[in-house]
Amino acid sequence: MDSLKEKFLAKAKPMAAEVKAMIKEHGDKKLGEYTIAQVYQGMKGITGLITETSKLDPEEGIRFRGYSIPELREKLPKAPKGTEPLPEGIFYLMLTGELPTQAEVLDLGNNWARRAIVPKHVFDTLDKLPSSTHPMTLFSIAVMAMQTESVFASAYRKGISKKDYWDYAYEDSMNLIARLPRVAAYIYRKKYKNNEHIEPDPKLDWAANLAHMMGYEEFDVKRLMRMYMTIHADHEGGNVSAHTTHLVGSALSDPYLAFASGMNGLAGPLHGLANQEVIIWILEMRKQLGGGLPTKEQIADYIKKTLEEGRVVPGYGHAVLRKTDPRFEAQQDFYSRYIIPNGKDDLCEIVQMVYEVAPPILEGTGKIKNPWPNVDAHSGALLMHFGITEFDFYTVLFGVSRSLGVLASLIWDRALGHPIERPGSITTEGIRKKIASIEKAKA
Ligand code: HAX
Repeated sequence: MDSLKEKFLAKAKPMAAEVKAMIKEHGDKKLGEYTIAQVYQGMKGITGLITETSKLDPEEGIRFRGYSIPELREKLPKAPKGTEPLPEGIFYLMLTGELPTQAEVLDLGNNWARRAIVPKHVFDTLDKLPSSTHPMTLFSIAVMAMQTESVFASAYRKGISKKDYWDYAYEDSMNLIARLPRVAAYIYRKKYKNNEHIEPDPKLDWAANLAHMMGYEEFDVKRLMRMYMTIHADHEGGNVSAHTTHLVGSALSDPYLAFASGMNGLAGPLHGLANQEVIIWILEMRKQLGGGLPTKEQIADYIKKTLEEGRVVPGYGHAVLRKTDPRFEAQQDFYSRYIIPNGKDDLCEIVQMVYEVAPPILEGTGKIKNPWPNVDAHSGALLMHFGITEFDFYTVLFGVSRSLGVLASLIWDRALGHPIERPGSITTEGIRKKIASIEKAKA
């Protein structure tokens, strides 16, 4: 048993017993009530999920096992001469609840490097698809093609005890995470770099290896990739990609099937695809205005036009957050620390100008609950700065990072014995009757 698995088991075993006892003794205590509006409007604000890895506070933003993003950027182990955390560390933290040491992070990186071989048929499958296929579709299909490797599925078929589910989920999740950078880079090189592929370098950390296999050797790109992979890793359990992975996994679909489903959700423009949409929106604005840096007045007019056309302003708003996303702020900080000293970047400057102009306009509509930027408002501009201009690919990078959170959660789901998820539903006729009976009781 590898050391991380041993550590996980030491945490999970007593917690599974505690949860069982808690349900038995306190299971009938109430957590809250919900309204008809919440049922019609995406169940927002209804606490209906257990997620151990992170917690989102509307006013403060995300905390991973209690640590904010600025704290993690300071406390998590870094690569030699690096300034940004190694994403291996955030996975370790999410899985065990403990900040890892440098040695533990190195050990985990080596563990993933040993698991990183992607079966040939995955590449063959990708090669058979039309070149016009969106990178997120390719990514999801590649994960599905890798499902042949699922130790969970093959063990389940042979017959395994419920108490061992977590072990197979752990193995699948670790293998999947280890292989995703290779898969993502293959998609990138196939689609945009003449199908000329770059072999992994086992000496590099997980995020730096992804940059290397995509064809970017500069230290700053590796630094960006480490931060990007850390800040996108998790956003508690209710977002579409996390919730979908959890839901599909609850049917004991193996981690490959569950994660691919989550990625299909991430590929939606109101979720992860927003990072590509932001860049398309900014480039279109620049084109319409004849290029160069727009004025704030021009940006304001363009935002109003977007709203008048009944479209959303991508990168703004959030279902839970009610302030500027700390993941956006981490990227602003990256821009000021590592890019501005070498010269300002036009796109990053536009991102900043939109930030100054958009919130009052969005607030002025009177209906948008959160007028502030989310993570996707900034990420594309940083990637563009370093020459990664193929914006259709951006959500794949988000997906590679998101694997860390949703798969750590999936291992916990199996360790705690969470059952199949099956909320109830109601018809509109049922709601009409409910309203009538409440009104009658009041009269
Ligand atoms: N631009 C225009 N209208 C917006 C808006 C925006 N950025 N954000 C919300 N609205 C609108 C909604 O479409 C809704 O309109 P209707 O009443 O006409 O249906 C109204 O304002 C109320 O919505 P809300 O309650 O404030 O927001 P929701 O919780 O329903 O939706 C979204 C949250 C993130 C989907 C939404 O803010 C949005 O569409 N933003 C733009 C897309 C985006 O940036 N998505 C990425 C979110 C972060 C993420 O998941 N990253 O992966």
